[in-house]
Amino acid sequence: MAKWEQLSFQNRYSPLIEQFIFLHDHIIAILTLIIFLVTYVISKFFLTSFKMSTQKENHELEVLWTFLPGVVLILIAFPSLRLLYLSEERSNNPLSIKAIGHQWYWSYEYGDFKNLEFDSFIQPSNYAENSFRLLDTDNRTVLPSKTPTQVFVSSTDVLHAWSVPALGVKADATPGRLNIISLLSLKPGLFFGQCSEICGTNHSFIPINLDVRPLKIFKSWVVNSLNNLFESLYSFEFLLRRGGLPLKWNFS
Ligand SMILES: [Cu+2]
Repeated sequence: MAKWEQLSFQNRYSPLIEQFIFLHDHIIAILTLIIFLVTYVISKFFLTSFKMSTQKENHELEVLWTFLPGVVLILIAFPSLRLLYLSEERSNNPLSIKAIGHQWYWSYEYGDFKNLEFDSFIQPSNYAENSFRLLDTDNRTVLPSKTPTQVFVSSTDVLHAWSVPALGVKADATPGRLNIISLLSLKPGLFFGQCSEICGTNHSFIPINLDVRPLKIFKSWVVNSLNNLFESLYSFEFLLRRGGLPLKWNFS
């Protein structure tokens, strides 16, 4: 998670974000070289009292300064394209969840476990002393660590964006469209993200909170949640949310 006055990236927890940061460092190294070279050439002009101003043409120099930027662009383009394809990797995802954006909360559906779905609202900052202000949610999205997970991202109203910077994932939530991303966390932990698309007045108040746990604990969480859900299946709030009684209870 981001810390106060942090200028650099968040700690990396997935192979993908490691690759993103490598690419960032690679590009920064090239940029630094270019800046130093250009500064050197400009200062050379000034220090040599513009002796070169009489120079009319130099074919070798022209070939060099056309060719060299091309090589630099190739050095950036290839790793960048490789990473683009890596981030779209879709194979071997044993688990899928659906993240749906609303004004203003996220709801999650675990399609692999029947009926496991919940809404995730921001936690009021005065609610608990140990909660993370403006980043914590009432229901955390629990996922297993070391398990590639496919996330289907969509929205019911306006454009939102589901992002978790520590894992290097971000996808637009567009009404009527499913965007797919793969995420993988190598370690258990709490990861925070925020909606990354200006979506309305409460845009800043729909955090994303991933609670990544070891597979065993994740399994017991699923079993517990399903049990709780079953107990509250026909509770009043549930019926209100579903818009009526189940068919067999409808006596009219
Ligand atoms: Cu949003």
